[in-house]
Amino acid sequence: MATQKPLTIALSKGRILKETLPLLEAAGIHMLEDPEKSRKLIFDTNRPDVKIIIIRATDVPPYVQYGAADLGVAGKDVLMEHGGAGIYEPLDLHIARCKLMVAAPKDAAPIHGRIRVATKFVDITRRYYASKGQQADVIKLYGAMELAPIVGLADRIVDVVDTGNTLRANGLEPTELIAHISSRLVVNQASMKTRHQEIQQIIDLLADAVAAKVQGESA
Ligand code: PRT
Ligand code: MG
Repeated sequence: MATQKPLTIALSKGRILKETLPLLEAAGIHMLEDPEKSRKLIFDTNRPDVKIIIIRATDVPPYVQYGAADLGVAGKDVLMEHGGAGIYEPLDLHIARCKLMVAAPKDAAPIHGRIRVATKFVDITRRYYASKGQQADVIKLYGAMELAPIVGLADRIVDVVDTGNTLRANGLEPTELIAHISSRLVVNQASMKTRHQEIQQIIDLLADAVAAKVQGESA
């Protein structure tokens, strides 16, 4: 049999990496060096048949969709915005939990007519306001959304919220919940067929690790 190329798992630095590594460890996959301390983008693991690539969180869905990575971990927010084409989402990892919310300046009056909303989640935001039947002009930003209402760029923002401290520090408050968010294991749909056994084994081991962790947290 021809030697297959290694299975590639796409992760992103920061909270996803930090919370995914212990789950991978429990599944028997260890990184050989600390990616937070390296400029490399491709990393070996203890398993010669498994490599890990480190990319931007929003780049995980396209890498997995087009098969450049067989597996990946991405926030549900990022997956909702991507749309999910070419991707299976077999497992909720219950990590990097937060909420996708609309936020407004504290004590702002409700807006009934056309509203201006700044966000990096343009598609989610368009769909959300369309579902409410409210006209919205959606302005795409790449960061520091909280600034937009302060300087008059937008009436509202849509962003992920954890503690809410960032909103509060900028005179904003969350007003509407769009979705509860956690990170998901994602799999390229073609890989899931062609390398089913290898991938299913990793999914099963991760599912056990997640179940053990969730049980530990609720105990
Ligand atoms: O940072 P970068 O631009 O590279 O990409 P990213 O922001 O998409 O990546 P990262 O690592 O920051 O987030 C990855 C995923 O973690 C997101 O897609 C979410 O699914 C999830 N997650 C969980 C969060 C948070 N919690 C969170 N709090 N992502 C971002 N935040 C932000 C929040 O918007 C605020 O600006 O962190 C800041 C602190 O939040 P508060 O509410 O605790 O103040
Ligand atoms: Mg970030």
